[in-house]
Amino acid sequence: MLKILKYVAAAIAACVPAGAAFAAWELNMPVGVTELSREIHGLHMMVLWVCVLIAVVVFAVIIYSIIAFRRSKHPVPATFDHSTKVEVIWTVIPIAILVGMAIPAAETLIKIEDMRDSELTVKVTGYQWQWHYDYLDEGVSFFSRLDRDSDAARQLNSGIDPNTIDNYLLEVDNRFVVPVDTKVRVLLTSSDVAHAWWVPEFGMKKDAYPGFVNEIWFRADKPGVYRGQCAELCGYDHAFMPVVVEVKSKEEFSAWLQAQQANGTEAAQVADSQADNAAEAAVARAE
Ligand SMILES: [Cu+2]
Repeated sequence: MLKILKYVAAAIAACVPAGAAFAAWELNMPVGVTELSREIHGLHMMVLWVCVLIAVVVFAVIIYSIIAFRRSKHPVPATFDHSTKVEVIWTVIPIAILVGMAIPAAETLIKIEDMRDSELTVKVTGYQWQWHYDYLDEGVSFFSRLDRDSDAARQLNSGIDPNTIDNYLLEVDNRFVVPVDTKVRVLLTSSDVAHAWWVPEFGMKKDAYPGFVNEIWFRADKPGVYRGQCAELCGYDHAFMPVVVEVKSKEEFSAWLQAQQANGTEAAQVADSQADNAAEAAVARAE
């Protein structure tokens, strides 16, 4: 027995990579940067621990039964075959567990569907293979597609090492820019086939269908750049239509928006770096 344990311990030790490599990969879903993503993560962890607890209890009973009622100790098996009391217990406990998990889950689901009091509405349309962002009340719209460097490197026999490209396949030419601490309502649709708009750090993913409008919302509480992807197989370039959301401070966002509006739709198509520079210049002027 001790020998087996030693082998198991050695096998586990062999599977655990060195510290740095281990820190680099993440097994769990991200906590995210929105109130919804944190709630979803909390539910996920709560359910996980409930499952762990159930597994521990069930396996403990099984292992105890195997050891305590083995044939050498109990050569003559018991003959009972029914217990109403046990039947009631093992029906009521799982129901209580399910209801206990369903109540907070339903609360979060209702919040996810609550589009009231949104402060910014953006229509997002999926195309084969890019996204179109339309700020409905601000008159700003632009296409967002895989950045040129990634696109060049991904071509067959391009001779470009993808490792030399920053955020390979996860960068776009025009980022979806939103203000921090603002309830952003996203209307999702498609112009051709089914796509899905997904940003893991927002805990949000929803399908974009032609002829339908789906809704999601998020309120990011930390400025930064958050990356996602199309999550619905939409054709041969499905892997090449990333989502990049840039959360800016409210001042930076309105400067960015003004620059976009001043330059018109045409200019909205320019590279994000240019838009950034314009926004920074506007902020500098304002100060
Ligand atoms: Cu797609």
